[in-house]
Amino acid sequence: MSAAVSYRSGFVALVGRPNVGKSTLLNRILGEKIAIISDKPQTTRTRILGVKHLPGAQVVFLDTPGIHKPKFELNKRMVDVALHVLDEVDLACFMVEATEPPGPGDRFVLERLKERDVPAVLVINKVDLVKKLRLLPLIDEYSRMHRFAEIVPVSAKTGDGVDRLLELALARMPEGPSYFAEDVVTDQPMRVLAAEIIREKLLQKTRDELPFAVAVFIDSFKEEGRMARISATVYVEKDSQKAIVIGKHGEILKAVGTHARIDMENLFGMKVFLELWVKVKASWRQDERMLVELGY
Ligand SMILES: Nc1nc2c(ncn2[C@@H]2O[C@H](COP(=O)(O)OP(=O)(O)OP(=O)(O)O)[C@@H](O)[C@H]2O)c(=O)[nH]1
Ligand SMILES: [Mg+2]
Repeated sequence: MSAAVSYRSGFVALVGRPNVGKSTLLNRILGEKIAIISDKPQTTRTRILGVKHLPGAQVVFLDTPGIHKPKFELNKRMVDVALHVLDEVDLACFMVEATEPPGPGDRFVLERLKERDVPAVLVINKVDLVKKLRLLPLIDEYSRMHRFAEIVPVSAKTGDGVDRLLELALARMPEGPSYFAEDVVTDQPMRVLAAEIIREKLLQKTRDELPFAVAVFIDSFKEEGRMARISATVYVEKDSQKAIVIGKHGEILKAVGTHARIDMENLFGMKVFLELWVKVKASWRQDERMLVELGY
């Protein structure tokens, strides 16, 4: 006779206003880069699933777009995705920054959490940027705003506190099945990962309104043995933006292509040939059909 061994599994949401470090934390927890990161807000546009495999357990993290006041159909969808994720998790990690007191954006997210009765851990990120002493008043202020299950200061950048967060999350996972096979880290297909890598490089090399106006579509992705031939189109909304993305003598687009290719080769473990095109599609952020096509 063998005793039943219980397996734990569950879903954890990473939510917060834009730019607090949700995607950086996801990558840190997984030890793998599956979510793109930038210093601009509204980087993440979809739900990004990441599976943390542990002995006798599986914690499925759902990284979400930063919650903000939506001005375009794209942004409305992004916020809807984040709020919907809150309805399907066992635990929510409400992420804020240690560098600032709670602002209207943080309060707005917290209100959405309060409307649901999902247990929430307050994750105070970017502690590498502040003195320890500055955390105490912050913890005090946040604990008066909500009855958090736990409060965990972390640095997604250095990894400080991340193991403790993972332990706390694991302790709150119910008994459940193994949802994903041992070797699965994310449910994003390779073409989605490829498009996201290209978008990350575009965000890194451009600024102002451009990051918000950029979308990437993979026109073709052909695997030939240990090699992939990828052709992608970068969509922008205006001719002036197209000129910025291409750059003088095409140097911006060339750099984007080179950096994206290197990241893809590392992630996919194969040689990559990447071809990039730029097209203007006015108001794609408001175009329902385009949004669906782009996977938003
Ligand atoms: N110093 C410091 N910077 C961090 C830390 N975590 C994230 N960052 C930086 O904060 C910025 C935003 O990080 P992201 O992970 O893209 O933030 P996000 O919350 O996913 O943002 P959205 O997807 O736009 O909602 C990037 O420049 C990161 O490098 C941290 O612990 N310390
Ligand atoms: Mg993000």
